[in-house]
Amino acid sequence: MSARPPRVVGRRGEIARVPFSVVNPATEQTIVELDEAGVDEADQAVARARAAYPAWRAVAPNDRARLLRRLAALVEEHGEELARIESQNVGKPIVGARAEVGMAADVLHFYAGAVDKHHGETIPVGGGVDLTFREPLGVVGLIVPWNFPLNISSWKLGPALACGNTVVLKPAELTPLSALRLAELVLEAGIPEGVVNVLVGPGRVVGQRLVEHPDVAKIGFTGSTEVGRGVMRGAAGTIKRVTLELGGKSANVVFADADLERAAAAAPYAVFDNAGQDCCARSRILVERSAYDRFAELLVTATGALAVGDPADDATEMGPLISADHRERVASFVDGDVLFRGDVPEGPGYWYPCTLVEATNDDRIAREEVFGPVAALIPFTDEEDAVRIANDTPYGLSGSIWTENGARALRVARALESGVLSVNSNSSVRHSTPFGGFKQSGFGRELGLNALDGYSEVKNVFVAT
Ligand code: TXE
Repeated sequence: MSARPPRVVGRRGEIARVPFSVVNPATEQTIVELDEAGVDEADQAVARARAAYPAWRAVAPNDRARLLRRLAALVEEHGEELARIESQNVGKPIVGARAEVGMAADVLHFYAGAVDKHHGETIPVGGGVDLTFREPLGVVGLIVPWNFPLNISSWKLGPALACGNTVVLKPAELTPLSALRLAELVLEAGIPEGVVNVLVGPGRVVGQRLVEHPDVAKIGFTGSTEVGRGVMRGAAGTIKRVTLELGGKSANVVFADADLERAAAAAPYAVFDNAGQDCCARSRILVERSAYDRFAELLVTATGALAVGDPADDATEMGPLISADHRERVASFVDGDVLFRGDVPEGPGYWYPCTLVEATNDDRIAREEVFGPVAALIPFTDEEDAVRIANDTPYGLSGSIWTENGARALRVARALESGVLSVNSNSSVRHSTPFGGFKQSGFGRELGLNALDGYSEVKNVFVAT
């Protein structure tokens, strides 16, 4: 079946009358021009999702699972195409983009399989029978950032659809292309019209409208902590449910008893992956003082070996930043003791070099999310000091612990105020394991079976017998 046009709400909005360009950050060339949606279009998208809701929630679980499986299969089948779209629109290396598309397919397969495994229970009570049901919420608004557009869309779409909700998906203005293609595949999979609606427009206009709209039951948001605060405030008017996945300033804690070679070889990928535009970036590298000099030397060598260049090239490991404005913001963080600054390609593209800065945890570079290829190296004296520094941040999203001492690894993992940790690894996300933050990195969990709790409501029914 050929793809019908996506339900893109793209008619020119009242507020933004100028079509906007979607740009390739590696070339600064326009890929396509789109019209921005405004408040009216947001309302239309919500109305369509609302109209589609009764029929979608009534679809038998088997059939809903089958439709999600078909969508997952289509994402796999169109994997190379989606990876190229994502690579061009975000400027991310094609190899990484392929892996992200693979993960999006895994996520959709996982939630297809979860449709009939997330259910209520019977609770022993006197005088009758007590039952709980997992009910869908209704229309949910999914607001997605520009760093992992397709991946993060799938993390929200999978559980939302599996639970029987209909959705309005709002990609970031800079990176709407993979969501638009996904919307076509949704239809091709046989998921009915109106179940998934993609809304391309400015966050402060259409995103805000979704947040305040009385017919939207929940917002699943990933983005900056600052906008996340506004989402929480905006959602208060209608007591909307919110899941917030926000910024991070995660620590990569390297003890002197770690395999230093392995830790140093991995550390650049923990912070320069996706050009550092990753909420899980371990952008504070904490190193035990007795191993500091040796580790710094190894880290500089490993960072210098990163292949920075054309995202379309299979050998490339780091591409440009998302935009010129963002590059300016990233650059504003770098002063002080620069230990290493890499090279970038000449010519067009929003390039910024891999940068290592020696810092203290009080420096701005260690306090705020840079969201670029800039890491702060910070020494610590012992385990207690490491935990103190790692936790001395308003954020709490991810982090790594490098040590050959298993008991210490567990002790430190329990002590860190962070939602997602890895030991002797950079790994943060898997389709089957919970992902989300402590403190100002947000709340609610994505991925794994936990995400289903965020897209359903528990109903309790007592039947007197
Ligand atoms: O995020 P925004 P931006 C951090 C990172 C980055 C900074 C800015 O530090 O440098 O945020 O990035 C929509 N109501 N992260 O500007 O603005 C917006 O259209 C409703 C961390 O991209 O938070 C987009 O779809 N929605 C992060 C989404 O929110 C609104 C990922 C995110 O945009 C809105 C990205 C509003 N008033 C950036 N205003 C992570 N945790 O991975 C904007 N949006």
